[in-house]
Amino acid sequence: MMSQITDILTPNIGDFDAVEIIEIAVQPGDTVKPEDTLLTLESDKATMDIPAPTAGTVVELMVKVGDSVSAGSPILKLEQAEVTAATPTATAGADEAAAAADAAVPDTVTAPQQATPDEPGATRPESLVEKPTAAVPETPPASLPPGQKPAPNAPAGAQTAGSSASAKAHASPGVRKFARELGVDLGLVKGSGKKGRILKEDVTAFTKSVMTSEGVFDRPALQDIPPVDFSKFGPVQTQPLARLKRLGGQNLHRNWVNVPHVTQFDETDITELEAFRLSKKTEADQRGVKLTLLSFLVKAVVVALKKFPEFNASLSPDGKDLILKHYFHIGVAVNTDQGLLVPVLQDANLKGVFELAAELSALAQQARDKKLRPADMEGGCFTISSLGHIGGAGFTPIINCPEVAILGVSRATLKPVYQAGKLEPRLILPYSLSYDHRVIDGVAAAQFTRALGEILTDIRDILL
Ligand code: CAO
Repeated sequence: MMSQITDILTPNIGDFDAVEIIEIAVQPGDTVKPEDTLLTLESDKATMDIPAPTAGTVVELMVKVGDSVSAGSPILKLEQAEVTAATPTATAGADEAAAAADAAVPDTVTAPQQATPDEPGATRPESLVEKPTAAVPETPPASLPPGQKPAPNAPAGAQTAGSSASAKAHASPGVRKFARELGVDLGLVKGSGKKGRILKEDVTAFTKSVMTSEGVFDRPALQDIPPVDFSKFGPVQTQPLARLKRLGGQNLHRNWVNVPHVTQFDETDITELEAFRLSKKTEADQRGVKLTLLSFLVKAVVVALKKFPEFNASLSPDGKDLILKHYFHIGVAVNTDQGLLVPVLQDANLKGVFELAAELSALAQQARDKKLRPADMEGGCFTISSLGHIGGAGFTPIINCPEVAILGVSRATLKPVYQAGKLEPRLILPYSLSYDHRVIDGVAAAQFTRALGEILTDIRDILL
């Protein structure tokens, strides 16, 4: 038996003329067995697979997706041992027909002869059964709604409805059409029919498993904000954002979108703390240190973090574990004319308030002079953002991921507080805690802010 290169022609496809090729299952170099699907045609009434008439190697494609073919049109060149006819498979428009065909009719009918005009006397089996099909979308739909991603356990390519694995899959045209409508790649579906043939139920089961898999709906679609031509409404000027602001903005946006934020507001009496701070100011000045409330806040936060270890933690990237940290590096947001920077006070638990105040002033100055090194901003466990020197009653800071909580500090003001039967002027500090609700429950957040308030009210707790 000698091999020869033969043109494989479009077989008899019933009354149809100029039928569109919607899928090509093979490419040059592919070896095919008899009955392997070469390509799929689709008319306005039916879809039909054109199977390989015999085994061989595809040498050259003579058509492409979108071309139209009629009976006798060349499809491809096949290097083969025997020359036989390509025969279209039974077409099933209705799914039931496809399932029935699955049980009763072989997927492809081997054509004994008449694929090439040079074999006179060959007979052509009348194997094409036309059944009406529902209208088929012109382009295969995406497998998942916009913005959704396939389940993590779905193989790569699960969103593609027309891969070559799909085209090679053993399925009737009706099942292929059904899969196309759902955007299912048949190459990923395990067939439960005879000889692994894919049935409609297999496509349904596959779709169900993907859609119910963990991760499919974990991200809603994020729509762009529609652009507005402001100049239509009045004079405008465009000014580029500082680079730091642009990059910082991307991080803030990422953190805001990725983390379910909740903010707990609280306030506490810091009258005694402020008196203590003022009593230490002369000593601080002598040491050349600016002793502000912030250094005390850092110390108080460390005490609270020790009491509530899940606040000094990060989620593992897969979200399954909590990584508890046994060190206490506290970030402090510093405003600069270029944007926000967050230098980190390393090992704040091991440092005194004077030392922290000195380090904080130095880091804030370096931030404003653009002299911070990347290492100065690494390793933070928890961030404090203080707007207390400016004012405001409260704000919702954005978590500095992968940390799980951030403290926002507003301006302390004197307020009348009812104490021991009379109104007393007390210095009240408002503050807020934004936390990652995947890690921290509301009760824990309220307990944390309360504990922090108590520490600040009675600073002696820092010693304990
Ligand atoms: N209530 C009342 N007064 C406060 C206060 C508070 N919560 N916090 C600070 N103050 C006072 C200080 O005690 C100081 O008073 P004196 O001069 O009388 O001692 C004054 O306000 C100025 O403080 P400061 O700003 O020099 O020092 P600080 O330690 O409080 O803050 C720093 C340092 C670098 C954190 C701050 O200057 C800064 O940049 N904050 C910006 C933070 C920010 O932008 N956060 C982002 C918010 S969300 O985008």
